[in-house]
Amino acid sequence: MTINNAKIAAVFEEIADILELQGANAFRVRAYRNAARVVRAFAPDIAELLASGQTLPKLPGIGEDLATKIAEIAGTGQSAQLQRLRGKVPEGLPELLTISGLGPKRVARLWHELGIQTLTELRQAARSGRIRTLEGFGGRTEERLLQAVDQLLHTSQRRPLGRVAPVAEHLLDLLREVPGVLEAVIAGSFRRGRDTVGDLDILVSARAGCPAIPRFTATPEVATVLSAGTTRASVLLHSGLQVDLRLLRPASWGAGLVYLTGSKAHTIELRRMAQDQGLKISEYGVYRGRQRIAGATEESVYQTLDLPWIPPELREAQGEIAAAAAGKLPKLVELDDLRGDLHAHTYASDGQNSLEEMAAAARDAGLQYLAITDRTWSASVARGLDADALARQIDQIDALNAHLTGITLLKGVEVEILEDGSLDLPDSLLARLDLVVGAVHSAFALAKKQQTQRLLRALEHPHFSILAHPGARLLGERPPIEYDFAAVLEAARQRGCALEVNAQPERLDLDDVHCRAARDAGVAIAICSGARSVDDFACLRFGVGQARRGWVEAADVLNTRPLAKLRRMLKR
Ligand code: DGT
Ligand code: CA
Ligand code: CA
Repeated sequence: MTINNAKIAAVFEEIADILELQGANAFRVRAYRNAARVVRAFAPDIAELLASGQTLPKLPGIGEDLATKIAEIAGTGQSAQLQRLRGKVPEGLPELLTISGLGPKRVARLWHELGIQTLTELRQAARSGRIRTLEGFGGRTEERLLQAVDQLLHTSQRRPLGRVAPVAEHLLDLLREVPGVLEAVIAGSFRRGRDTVGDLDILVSARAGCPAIPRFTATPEVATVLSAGTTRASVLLHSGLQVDLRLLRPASWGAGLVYLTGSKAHTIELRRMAQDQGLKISEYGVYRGRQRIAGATEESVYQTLDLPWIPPELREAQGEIAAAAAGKLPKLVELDDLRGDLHAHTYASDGQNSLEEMAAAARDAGLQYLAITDRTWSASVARGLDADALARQIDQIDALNAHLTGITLLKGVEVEILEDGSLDLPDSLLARLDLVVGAVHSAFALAKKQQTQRLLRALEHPHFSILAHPGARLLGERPPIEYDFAAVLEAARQRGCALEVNAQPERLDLDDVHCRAARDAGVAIAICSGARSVDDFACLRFGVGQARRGWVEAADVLNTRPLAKLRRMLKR
């Protein structure tokens, strides 16, 4: 059982909350809040201390009664008192306390006077104007509550990583400006590069007295402060995105980063390893008995377990710890390894820029080659290319390449894979291209068998090079199509075709799991922007992130090859 001091403190906080909701004596409530604070600030792990037969030292404001309760929670993970108290208030009520401006007294009144027990009931009451009828609440308060509840209920939604990255990085920049802030990093699923994030977890290493929390909660991006204390705060941004902020001392920075980067499954595995070696890992450090032996850097934490540092993208308890222990971690692909991009659009179809503009932007992004792959006219694209227009574009690209410097354009197309698996351009034209990217943009609901046949037939086409966004999913909008991935993988391997990781924030398709399968099968992966404008090359990093989560190395990626090598591979 792992009962750390933070968990013991959380039990006391909850007891205090419920007592206050019940209208208990203020002195009693304060005693529990104080106990929570003292326990949280106490450095040695209490459960471990007691388990080893030592006694709890005298702590400020903790009498015999509270000490007994601490021992109970540390020993059993439970509190009989809390169980009893929970039975006395409606289950959803404590959640109302997470709304700023709603303390226990007000929540108790909403409950007793309007019968409100849950967030949805609070929303209902606010919408129908019943809150303002309570003395001391008023119309402005009602409006503010409604907004806060709407945002809170909205936060259960996961958002594409690439959509939250700009605001996340802006918040980091703000925090780095605050005096006393030594480092600021976004941990959690964001740092692990998951395709979507539930919330943001920002970690700040700061000197004592650093005003990071008040500065953070006062930034204009923040709509609602859910909670704010001396070492942590939770807010909702105007978009409804929740951001949790944690302040750490430099000595705990690495341990906190490991803990809050997660994944939970990864850190639980680490903790188990530590236990086997007689060590204890917490978010504050690695301890042997009461002595802290590591924690200032992530490397130091892993090193106590004889492990090398593990890249965050791998921390999903998918074999990375065993690989690290065996010295067999992959050398993951990096953004800088990409020498080109093999999927981009111009205003000849659904893009917003010209050939020249796209070429210049790709060169500015550090790329040496860019494949122009406009969409074809039979797609649901207003200005798609027909055979004549593509023939003209081929000539344009040849002419342009003659005087472009620092970048080479490749001639391509993003051809439709029709419902029967045929492509919507004549072979004679496809033969003139450097590469053919094919994709599904229609008939998403085909039965699995038919969908698989469709993709297999497309891959058999003699000129087919890259299957773009194979799952055709759009995050938050459309689930992936159903198809037999293993069969498609095998066909791609036999035909020498590549599978794309499309880096658009809503796509990230192939996803991480499929990337790993492709890598294991020896099928080349193309990490592409699918750019529709000059700004879109910036999203390549998210595609690289998915590939890294799939254990992909530079050698597994088609567009890490120099141009001459790439051309040979495309010829096959
Ligand atoms: P998300 O926000 O749903 O996209 O996913 P995460 O991984 O960011 O999860 P979140 O925000 O709930 O927590 C951030 C990190 O904190 C998580 O990756 C690991 C750590 N963490 C949170 N709760 C626990 C816990 O109960 N046990 C352990 N070992 N770690 C936890
Ligand atoms: Ca998170
Ligand atoms: Ca969080």
